[in-house]
Amino acid sequence: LGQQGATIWLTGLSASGKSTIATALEQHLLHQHKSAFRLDGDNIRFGLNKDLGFSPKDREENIRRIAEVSTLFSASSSLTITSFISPYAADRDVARKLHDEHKPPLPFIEVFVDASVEECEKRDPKGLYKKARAGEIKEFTGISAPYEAPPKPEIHIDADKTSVEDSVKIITQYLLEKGYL
Ligand code: GGZ
Repeated sequence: LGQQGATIWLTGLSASGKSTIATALEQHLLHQHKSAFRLDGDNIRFGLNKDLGFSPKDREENIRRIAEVSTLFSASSSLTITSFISPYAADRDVARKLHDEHKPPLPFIEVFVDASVEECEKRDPKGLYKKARAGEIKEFTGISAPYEAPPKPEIHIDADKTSVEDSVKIITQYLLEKGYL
């Protein structure tokens, strides 16, 4: 009866296209009259997590809180779309575990938005890569801080070659196959 919640966890570099895909996916789901909600830097890092920066410890806490919030949304039957770099495999695993151990368990769909540093740096929509190269931003993911690629994501998008539209199709196809739509 009704809709089942799930968390669609996008992970990838800055400028990989996570937010664009997340926004397009949310729009698509809302048009299908599904309850969808997006968590991103704009509504989390400037609010709930405004005390956090980009050290490994702060990123860990950032992801932990986002994981907690996404289980709440998913438990309330929303299709919850998160778009954060989430560079550490261990932190993403904490998020997954929280969903797995929830009663009842909540689906956790890890989507690797796999764009190369070269491509992201070419796009550089906010000039952050340029600043990172110049040393004006420290610990910048992909330049001076690590990004640990997911070894076994539910969905792997080759973001250098895949359009936003096709990325949305790949994700919605997966949701359909699993019975979440
Ligand atoms: C990475 C940074 C940094 C550093 C500021 N490293 O492209 P954006 O601008 O809009 O997305 C990036 C965002 C990353 O925040 P997240 O919460 O997704 O990161 S994490 O999951 O690692 O906690 C970027 C901006 O913040 N930004 N400084 N040093 N990205």
